[in-house]
Amino acid sequence: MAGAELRILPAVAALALAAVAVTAFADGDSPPNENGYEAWLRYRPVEIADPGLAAALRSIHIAGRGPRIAAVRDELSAGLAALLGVPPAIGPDVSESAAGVFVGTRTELGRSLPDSVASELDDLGAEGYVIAATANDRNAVTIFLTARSDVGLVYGTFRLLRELQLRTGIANLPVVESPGLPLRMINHWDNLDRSVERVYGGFSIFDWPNLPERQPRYRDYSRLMASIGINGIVVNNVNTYKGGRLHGWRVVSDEYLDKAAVLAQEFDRYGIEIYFSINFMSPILFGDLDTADPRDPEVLAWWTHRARRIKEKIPNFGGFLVKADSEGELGPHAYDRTHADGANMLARALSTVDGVVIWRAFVYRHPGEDDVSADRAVQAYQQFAPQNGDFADNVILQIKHGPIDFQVNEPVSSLFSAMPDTNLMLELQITQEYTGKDIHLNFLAPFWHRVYAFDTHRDGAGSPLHDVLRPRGGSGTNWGVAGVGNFHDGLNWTGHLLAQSNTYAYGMLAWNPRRSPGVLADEWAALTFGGEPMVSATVSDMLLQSYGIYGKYYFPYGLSLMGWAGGAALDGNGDRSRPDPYRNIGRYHQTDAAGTGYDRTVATGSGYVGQYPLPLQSLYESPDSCPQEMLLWFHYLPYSHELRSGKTLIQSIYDDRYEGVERVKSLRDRWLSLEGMIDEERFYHVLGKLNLQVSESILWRDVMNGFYLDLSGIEDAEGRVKAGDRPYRGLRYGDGPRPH
Ligand code: GCV
Repeated sequence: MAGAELRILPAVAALALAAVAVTAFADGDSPPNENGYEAWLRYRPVEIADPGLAAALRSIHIAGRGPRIAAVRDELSAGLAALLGVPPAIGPDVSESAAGVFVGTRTELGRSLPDSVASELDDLGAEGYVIAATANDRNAVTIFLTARSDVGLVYGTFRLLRELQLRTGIANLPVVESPGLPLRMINHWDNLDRSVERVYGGFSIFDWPNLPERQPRYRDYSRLMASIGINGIVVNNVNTYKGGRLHGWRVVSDEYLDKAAVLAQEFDRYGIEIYFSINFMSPILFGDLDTADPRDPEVLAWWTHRARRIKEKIPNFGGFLVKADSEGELGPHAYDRTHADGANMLARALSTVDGVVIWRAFVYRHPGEDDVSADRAVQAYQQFAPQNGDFADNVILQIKHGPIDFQVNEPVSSLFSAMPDTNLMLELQITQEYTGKDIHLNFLAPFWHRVYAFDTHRDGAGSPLHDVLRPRGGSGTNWGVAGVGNFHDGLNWTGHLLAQSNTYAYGMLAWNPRRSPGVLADEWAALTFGGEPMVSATVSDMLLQSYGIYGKYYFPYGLSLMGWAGGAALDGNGDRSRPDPYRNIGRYHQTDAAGTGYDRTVATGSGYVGQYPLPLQSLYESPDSCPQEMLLWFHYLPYSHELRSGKTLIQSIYDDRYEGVERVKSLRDRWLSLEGMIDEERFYHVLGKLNLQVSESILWRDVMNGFYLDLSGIEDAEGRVKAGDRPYRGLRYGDGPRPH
């Protein structure tokens, strides 16, 4: 095989090589049952129409050695065997054959890599990859999958298999890809007893009591995460102590490191680094010192020793995630030190092992403490913005997308505009604490896409959030995104099968924040349910509508924290998915007889608007220019306030909740139209969830509308919400039996 004879196949020519699906079930029968465990790596048979491509895919040549090359071999071997129905021949030889798939780094493939393909790698970072198809004069097809590092080969392998699953064959080649964000992480809020904070319907994947025993799920989880580009996983909850109820801080003890080493090895095959949430008070908790003061040299020595010990046992250790001086988890404030003092001390310890400190900006004080303002939204900025530039190079500040707490239609946090000299990490919540638990269908990609694209004005107009995570003028790679994960130990990983789409989209957007949510929905639907166009189109459309529908019956116009019912999630925390609007009056919303919302303006409110650059201040300060979906997040308005639709605020609140319920019912109808086209196991599972969503949305509608009638005394113009007919008046969920 000589490079000079080859010509790169352009996309148009390659179109002829597209694969087609093989339908595995007879007409009239439902497809065979599936439990969802394979997620988007299902690899059902496809028929490759073009003999040249089919021949190439049967002959795989992999150059190189090591754990990630072994993973590439396993993935290609199992994936192609399942897709093509015959196991491919796999060998290391890259010099003799004319056709086949050639996989290896540029160094390993050497002269067998055509210059035109090799040169594509010049501008790619360590994680990028190139897949190109060539043909010689006898039309023998050769596919090159190459990268600068073996982790790039892992990503390229999953991409090639995905293209085949999506039946594009090699129509989209050549592919030249590298990730948009250098750190693409999953944060588990998993405790060492396997309970999980805010993940619903399952326990932790990580079976700490039985580790270091291996389980196949560890590898399957690693494969799924690498296939969407995840390169860092924090295995334990940011709450490591919780007043003594949790013992997550032990995760960095020698006993637990031996257990974690097994997870780390599985991750390492797929290019994933392992991170741990630590407790700032660990030197005391471990019983070694009587202080955790970041200025005390003994404390630094203690952490340096721990960091080295971790690295010894776990070579792919990435660093620490820290929740400090937040919700009872103590931090440097206990010693009158700043966040930067605390983070930089840990950073010094970790610099000895090339690790990073990810320091969370999720801080606030409870009203009643000697606090500058009762509005929680202003508080993180007040603590962190003055410390811009004070953090070490290997510290990353992790900021939730909104200033309060993952609220629906919450604005993007003012901190992103205010920390130009600090490495930043965006924190998103994949698990649906406030966005519907494992009951409500809620595809979050359209919302995340908007968050990434939000113009922070950090460096003037045109400073989208995905660009300002990197410090101004910085060239390092300590910045990125973290998503609070929703994968657990249930058969289908996420409880609600369709919630897998959120993890898929999260990874894909972390790789490329500009990707269209519509394309991601199409892709996920096709990967999950096969390529029947009617099925994919229906599922994709349901996903894309779902966020807007949820917003119609959930908190009106961006109001925060109106669902805070008692009751218990699996971990004993309150279940935020039930309506409880009376609870947080005064604290998170200012609803009374005259109006509703929260005044965060500079002129008359908490002043939060003033934390943004001027163009954003002018956008948010007036209800006339404020984006309507977050109107009540920024403003307290009278019920008679006229919206752009011409309706009054109160009438819109009533109407939206009715519309929301009807639209949930139409989601269910769409799903019902797929009966017989999806296997029964998954069909009835999702139908069950949609039935629950209908009843939960009715609960939300009636509790919220009853609440607004109760406070405002204004009846619904359509006669649906009227005095004397208030089934849930004053309801506090947990006060009595479930009201329907
Ligand atoms: C892990 C919210 C959640 C908590 C979570 C906290 C955090 O308050 O309700 O469960 O704790 O955020 O992000 O630290």
